[in-house]
Amino acid sequence: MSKALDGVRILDFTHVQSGPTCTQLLAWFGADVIKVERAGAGDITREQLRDIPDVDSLYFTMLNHNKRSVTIDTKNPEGKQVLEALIQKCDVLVENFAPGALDRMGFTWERIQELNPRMVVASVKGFGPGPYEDCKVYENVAQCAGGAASTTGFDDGPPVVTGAQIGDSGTGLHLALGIVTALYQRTHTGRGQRVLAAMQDGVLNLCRVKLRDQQRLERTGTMKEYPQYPNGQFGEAVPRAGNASGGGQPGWILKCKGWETDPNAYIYFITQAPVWAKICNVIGKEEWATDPDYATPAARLPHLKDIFAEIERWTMTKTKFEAMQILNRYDIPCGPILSMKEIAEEPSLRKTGTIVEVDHPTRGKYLTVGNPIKLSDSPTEVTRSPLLGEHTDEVMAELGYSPEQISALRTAGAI
Ligand code: CAO
Repeated sequence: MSKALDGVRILDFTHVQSGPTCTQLLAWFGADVIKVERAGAGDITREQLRDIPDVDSLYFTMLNHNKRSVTIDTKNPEGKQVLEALIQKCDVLVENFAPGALDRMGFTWERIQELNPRMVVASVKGFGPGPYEDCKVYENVAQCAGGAASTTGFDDGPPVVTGAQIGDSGTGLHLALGIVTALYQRTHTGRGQRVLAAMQDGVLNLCRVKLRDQQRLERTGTMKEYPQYPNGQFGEAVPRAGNASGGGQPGWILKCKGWETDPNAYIYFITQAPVWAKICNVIGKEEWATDPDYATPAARLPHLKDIFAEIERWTMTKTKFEAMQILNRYDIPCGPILSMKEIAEEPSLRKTGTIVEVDHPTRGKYLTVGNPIKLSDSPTEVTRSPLLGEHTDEVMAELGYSPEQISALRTAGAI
């Protein structure tokens, strides 16, 4: 079966996480992704957090599936010529070097345009133009600068970063959308363009509801669905809201049976207004369905703490899965807190290809997260990440280099 991005060639100059997430997605959609790495060393993550000596790390293998790897010294004049040939042959160049690195290599936007005016040049940077544009940035810096950390955690504690890699993988997703959009525009204009996804912008985009709340707070001085209401104090900026729901339906994380020993025996419970009467029935507080202090969403807001305490008395008598089963029977929105162990072992995620077992020549079998975006006409087949420089000869031959020329370039240290 054909793939959505069949025929699209990507010159992948990415490393670490943000850029590789993007190009991995494009590879899963069928693009030919040629990852250019530094000869001898490669993407720094090949060696990071290794669990098996001398074997590519899970960090690397889980972010670089379905790609080909070539090693080129981009600072060697002959290596540069090989890169020029690749630029002429590819549709997209993706990079997430520190600001200015691509220019310092000699590949300015103008030079790339000369070589290939149809090329889309896509970059992840920590910040967009402004006071921080020259900074190097990693995940948690972006979470802090994009508004996630100041709005995550509990009111009486410090800012907290989240385990979801919204700065890296989140920005990679944004960039992938920018790239396919630019490729679509190119079908009308014939021209490439630059695509920039700044990590601060990507995180802020995902924190959109907190900027909504900032303006609500400035207008009204309070936010009644936040745990600070009615007894706590609101300051000038959106406070950390603990586990409160980000939307208009109050929710909280509640203990379930076994919480004393199992750190994940919890459930997220949403007191959705349309099913309030059913919630009252399930937890044995039928009178709350008609009590004027509890019957309407507005009346409940000052009592949310007590309401969740009462619901928790019920959830603590059930495991998270038992509670989930009962609540779903009544369409009461809830979600078990799943550990990574439970997720890794979940058969339905294996069935859909969201969790995939992959075989690797030096590592053996390992689990990875497959393509979370399912296209009905472009199925994803996850194949292992490349070894360092595994495809250098193959790609060089496709560029028209003879075996003798390849050998000479290798001797010169260009590849
Ligand atoms: N051959 C020769 N040199 C190469 C090369 C190759 N194949 N590939 C890269 N290099 C060189 C670059 O030219 C650059 O050299 P100069 O600094 O002399 O111009 C150098 O390697 C390293 O680039 P870098 O500065 O990007 O790498 P770093 O490890 O110091 O910084 C990071 C890493 C991630 C902080 C930085 O790349 C960055 O800020 N990127 C943008 C934001 C981003 O994507 N962050 C997410 C990272 S994931 O958490």
